[in-house]
Amino acid sequence: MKSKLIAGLMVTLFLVNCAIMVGSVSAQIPGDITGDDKVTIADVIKWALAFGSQTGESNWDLAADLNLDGIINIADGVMIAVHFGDGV
Ligand SMILES: [Ca+2]
Ligand SMILES: [Ca+2]
Repeated sequence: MKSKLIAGLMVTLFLVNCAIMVGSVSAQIPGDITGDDKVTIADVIKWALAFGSQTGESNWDLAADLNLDGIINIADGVMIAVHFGDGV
């Protein structure tokens, strides 16, 4: 009886831990292309290198497509500009 309670507690702790990990991933800063949780000039450079590309092209960078419309253009740049300096 007691071991079932402990097992249930362990499962609960595991699920809480997973929820925290998932939560931290989804809390990624908008405009952060490099994945360092900051929006800096490095993100602008990555966006600029991929600018004008579409899905499948050689300079395509999925991370730079911030609005997920399949093309890297000024709309993605605006998102970087709006969040520039966040997380620094
Ligand atoms: Ca960044
Ligand atoms: Ca886009």
